[in-house]
Amino acid sequence: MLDTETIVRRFLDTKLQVHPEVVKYLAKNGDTDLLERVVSSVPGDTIVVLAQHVPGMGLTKDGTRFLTDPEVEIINGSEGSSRGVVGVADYLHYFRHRYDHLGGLIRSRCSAMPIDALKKPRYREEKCTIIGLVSEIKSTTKGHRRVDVEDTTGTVAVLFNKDRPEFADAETLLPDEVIGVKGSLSSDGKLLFADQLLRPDIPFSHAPYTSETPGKAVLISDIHVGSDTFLDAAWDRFSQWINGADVSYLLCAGDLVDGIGIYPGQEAELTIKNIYEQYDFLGELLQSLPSRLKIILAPGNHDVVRGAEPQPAIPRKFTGKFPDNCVFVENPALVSLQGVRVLMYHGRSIDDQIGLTPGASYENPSPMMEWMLKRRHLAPTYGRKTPIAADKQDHLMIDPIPEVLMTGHVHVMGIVHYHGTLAINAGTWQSQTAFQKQMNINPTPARAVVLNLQTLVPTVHDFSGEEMVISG
Ligand code: D5M
Ligand code: FE
Ligand code: ZN
Repeated sequence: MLDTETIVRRFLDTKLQVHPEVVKYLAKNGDTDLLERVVSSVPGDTIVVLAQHVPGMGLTKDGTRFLTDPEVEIINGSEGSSRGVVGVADYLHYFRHRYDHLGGLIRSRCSAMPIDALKKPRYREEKCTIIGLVSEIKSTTKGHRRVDVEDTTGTVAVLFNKDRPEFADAETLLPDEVIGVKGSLSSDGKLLFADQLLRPDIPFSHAPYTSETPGKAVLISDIHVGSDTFLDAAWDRFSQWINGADVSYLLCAGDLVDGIGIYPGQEAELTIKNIYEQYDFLGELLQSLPSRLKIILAPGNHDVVRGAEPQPAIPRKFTGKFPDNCVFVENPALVSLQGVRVLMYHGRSIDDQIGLTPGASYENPSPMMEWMLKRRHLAPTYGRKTPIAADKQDHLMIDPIPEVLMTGHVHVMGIVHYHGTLAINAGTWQSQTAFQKQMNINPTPARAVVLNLQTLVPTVHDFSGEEMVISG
């Protein structure tokens, strides 16, 4: 425990004023550790230390956690909130919104100059910092990376030297992500030799919210109802288990059904060949789960809605057979469960990340989720495998920082912690398809991840065998 005098003096020692509520909070809930963490993590230009600088404080007052419903609140991505793509895409506004917002997160940690200013002779061979969107990535003949970075004033070529430690980071760069670069300008002013790569990232001081009351959520993904590889026996075991389990929420991150016409020759692999009947069958499966469960369902690339992200929620004409305890959300969607915010994203951009990053593979989705969090973006790259609906606003940025990032799509389970945020890919309920065999993708099917909302500890329940297996 701390007394108020100690707290105030500690801040004054570091020339910081402190809001009385912060003093009260630290005196009541804090220890020296927390005090020191706050002191060391407030941004350099802070005058008064406020609730927002204290991990875990002000959690019901920041607007996103002020619950209208005591249990579930769809913060972003509720049914009907995404605009249709009408006419031409709005690239200009779209990338401008991304640059302003994510660039702003980096700007708070460094002082960057407009790229256009690098032309001035006085900056030659000087240290410079810039912030911009990655527009092109090339390997040089010597194996270094040459990256064009663009802001609203101009473009500059940045060189990441393969013999320097930040090269590993540079290898994960994706087109259209927002980065900052600290480096030295060449003698002709045309090339920036990178010393440091900055990403929007999650601050070290980030402390996730935990529910004050008990509650458990089950996270699953990629059910693929209608496919001949849908694991119905494993699903039945899951269904029986959940009927006796103390869980309140069930979340599925897309590919609810296998769909029709998704890939050439799919027809031959379908047991239900009509899209309405696929959803009806899923509706019936969900009817036999407890009605007290709140079920939150997002679409994926196999679902009936448009593929461009954000994807709209499953339309009502397909959901007639679903029980009333189902909520249909968009992809992505930010959902609050007792104040614990889960960002649901199907995960199609993982295909792009794997295709564009040396050494990345389908064996483990965890690094990809970690990179999404560092970039504060779910799908930065425009115009590859992930279709993106360029709107006036970028709905694929990660803000606010969720307690949990939940993905699917790759059909391989993965769990990773990154700066206080928990990232979970729950896998699938479909066994290996012919296509995946060809691609050498080895799924980990029939897993459900149980998330304790009070502790944020995940537990994996594996229904792939006759006996359920639980692991930490
Ligand atoms: O995706 C199931 C798996 O197949 C997942 O690991 C991604 C992979 N996949 C799907 N489509 C492609 C393409 N076009 N290229 C490479 N890998 C792919 P699902 O969405 O369930 O079909
Ligand atoms: Fe899938
Ligand atoms: Zn998918």
